[in-house]
Amino acid sequence: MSTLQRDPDTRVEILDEDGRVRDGATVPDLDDAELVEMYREMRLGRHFDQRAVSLQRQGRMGTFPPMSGQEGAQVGSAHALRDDDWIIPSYREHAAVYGKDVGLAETLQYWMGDERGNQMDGKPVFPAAVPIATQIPHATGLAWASKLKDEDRVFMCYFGDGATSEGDFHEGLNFAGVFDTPSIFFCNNNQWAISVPRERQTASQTIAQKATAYGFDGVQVDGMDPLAVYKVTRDAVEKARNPDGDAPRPTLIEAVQYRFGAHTTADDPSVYRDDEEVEQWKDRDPIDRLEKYLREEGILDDERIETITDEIEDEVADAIDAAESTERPDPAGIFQHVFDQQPARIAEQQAAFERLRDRHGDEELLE
Ligand SMILES: Cc1ncc(C[n+]2csc(CCOP(=O)(O)OP(=O)(O)O)c2C)c(N)n1
Ligand SMILES: [Mg+2]
Repeated sequence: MSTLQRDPDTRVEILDEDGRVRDGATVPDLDDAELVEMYREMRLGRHFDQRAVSLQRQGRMGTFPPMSGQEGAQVGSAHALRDDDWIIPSYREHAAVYGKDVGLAETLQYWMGDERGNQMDGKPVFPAAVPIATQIPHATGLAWASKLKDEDRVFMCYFGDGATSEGDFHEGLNFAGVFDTPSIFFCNNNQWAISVPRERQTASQTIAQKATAYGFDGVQVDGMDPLAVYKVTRDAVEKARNPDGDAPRPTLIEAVQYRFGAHTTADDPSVYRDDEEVEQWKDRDPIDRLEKYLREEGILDDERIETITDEIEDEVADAIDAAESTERPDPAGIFQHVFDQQPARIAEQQAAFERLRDRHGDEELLE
């Protein structure tokens, strides 16, 4: 837990590690129902993660990127958006996109290799982006187009610490600063880009400070404190939505946090990081902290927590049943959704595929 990364000027923290409100901090104005819903979604995210990893281990799913530890950043930020604001996610935002009505079953379907799980028709959310940082210029372009159309929507783009080394990060943020787009750039700094530590990603003291170079505000937040994340995102939403009629302004948020698990189920983090480091971060578990706070405030008790636990277990079990009982996709789907007009090279591959399909049949091909 390097203190080097701490930004003394902008860092926002509300709950301490025991879920107590820090001296001088103000809790954002959220009603009890919304606080409980945030807690429920974080618990749902954690449970979903555990079941998804276990499905992968049982051979029932392909590679999966777990997000345990990052629930506070995802849920706290997503709750600060309006229903028609957009989310442009990376590949790890399962809990954030849930807030945009992307069902857990669809998320599972996608990671089970079925592209139909990534179809976001009609929802203000982009499909998961696996290529690092490519979603950032897309998000800026969407926000710019929306501004030109005089809408008052906000475009929230999520990415990791590793993405900040890509040219796309620079291009997307630079353009947003010059053209005053209604953008929030939300960096989930989870300390690692697979096996590359944050210190090897940038020589900047913080990621938040990079915003200065683009001419807009950067703020660092305790990303494992959902209330602090909600607060900084609300402030950023206001600047982007701009109720006073001035130009919208983008914000870069650096949410300092940790992924408890592997980068994906194909990764073994024990070869590059110590258990001791993981344990230190687990002491700041966002779910425990919010739960302690809500118990202390009399908003949650054992009984309500038990009901929530039962409900989320059922919800995840139903999503797994739904994903596993969906009829298998047409294998020719791998040739769709990328090009509007298929290039000759891909057409040749599809023709070769169709010949194989005629010879062997779909079932044998999918095996
Ligand atoms: C353009 C591109 N280069 C490399 C990769 C391989 N890759 C997959 S994940 C990853 C690290 C990303 O780290 P970070 O941005 O911190 O996100 P995190 O996985 O920690 O959420 C890399 C290099 C990729 N997917 N896309
Ligand atoms: Mg990372």
